[in-house]
Amino acid sequence: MDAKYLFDKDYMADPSAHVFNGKIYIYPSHDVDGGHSENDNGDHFCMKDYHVLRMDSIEDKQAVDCGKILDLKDIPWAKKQLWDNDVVEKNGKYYLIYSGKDKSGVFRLGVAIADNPEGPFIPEPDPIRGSYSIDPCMFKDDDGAIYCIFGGIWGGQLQCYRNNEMIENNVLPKGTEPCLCPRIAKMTDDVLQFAEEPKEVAILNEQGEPMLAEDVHHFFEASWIHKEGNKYILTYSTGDTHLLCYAESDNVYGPYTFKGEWLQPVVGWTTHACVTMVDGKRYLFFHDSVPSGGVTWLRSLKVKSI
Ligand code: FUB
Repeated sequence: MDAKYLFDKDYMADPSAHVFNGKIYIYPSHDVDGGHSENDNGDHFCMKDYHVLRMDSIEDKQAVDCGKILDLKDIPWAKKQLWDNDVVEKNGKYYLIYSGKDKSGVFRLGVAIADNPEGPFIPEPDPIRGSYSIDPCMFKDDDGAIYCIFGGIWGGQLQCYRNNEMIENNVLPKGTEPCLCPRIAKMTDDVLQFAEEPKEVAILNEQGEPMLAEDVHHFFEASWIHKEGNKYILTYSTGDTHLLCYAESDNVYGPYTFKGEWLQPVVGWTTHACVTMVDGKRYLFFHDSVPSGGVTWLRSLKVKSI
C-alpha cells in the first residue's frame, strides 16, 4: 500500500496503532495551535487531550474519530503538554499510558483505564512512581508480560536523568560519546506501576559498537517495540537528523543492533511512527506536516505498508 493520509478533519500525530476486537485503533497526540513559537524545549507542542481513531479495515479511506477519551483538566497531577501515548489490553481492560508535564514542569508518565478501546479512560490520580521523560510504548510479549519503553532527549528531558535519578547537569552526550538510549521497565500485574527500576536499552551500530551521539542514527525519541518471530524490533526517531530507524534484538531488554531506516525526513521537524501487523502484513503509521503547509506542531497521520 502506498502512503495515504488517515484523517483530514484535524491535526493528529505520534500514532500508536493496535488491532483490538478485529478493528484497528489509532491512539495519536492531538495537535493544537497554542500560539507558542518553536523552540528546542518543545513548548509549541501544547496538546490538551487525546482522541482515539478507528478503522474497520486498513483499506478504509479515512479513520473515524471515536471522540475524546481523556482531557488534561481531568488529570489531577498533570498541568500541560499531553504528548505521545499508547494503549495495551490486559484481561479485557485497556490501559492508556501517556506523557504529560506535572505542576513543576517535569514530564511524567500517567495511566488511565477503560473497559473498551474507545474509552472513556479514567485517569489514575498520580503518575507512575519513578516515571520520567516522554513517549511511552506498551509492548506485550508472547508470555503476557507488559513492558513500558520510553524516553526522549531535549524537551523530553531524558538527559536530566542518570540511573533513574534526576541530576543537576542537563547536558547531552556529544561527539564520540555513546548516545542516550530509551529506557524499559516491566509493568506490575495490574499495569499501574513499574515492577522494576527502568533500565537503559542499548542501541549498537552495525559494527556492534555503542551508537555514538555524533552518528546520524543516534536515538532521540519515539521508541516502539514490536515482535516478529523471536526477534524484537525497536523503531525510533533520530530527532535532529530527522530519520526513522529500526534495530533488532533477541531480548526485549536489548542490546538492539541498528538494521536500517524506515523513513527519510518528512515535512515538519519531528518524525514518529509505530509498526503494526494487520492481517499478517506490516504497516508503518506515521505523520508529516504537509497538509498544514509545514507547520511542525500541526501534523497529519499517515499509513503505508513496509
Ligand atoms: O508530539 C510531541 C512530541 O513530538 C512527541 O512526544 C515526540 O515523539 C515528537 O513527535
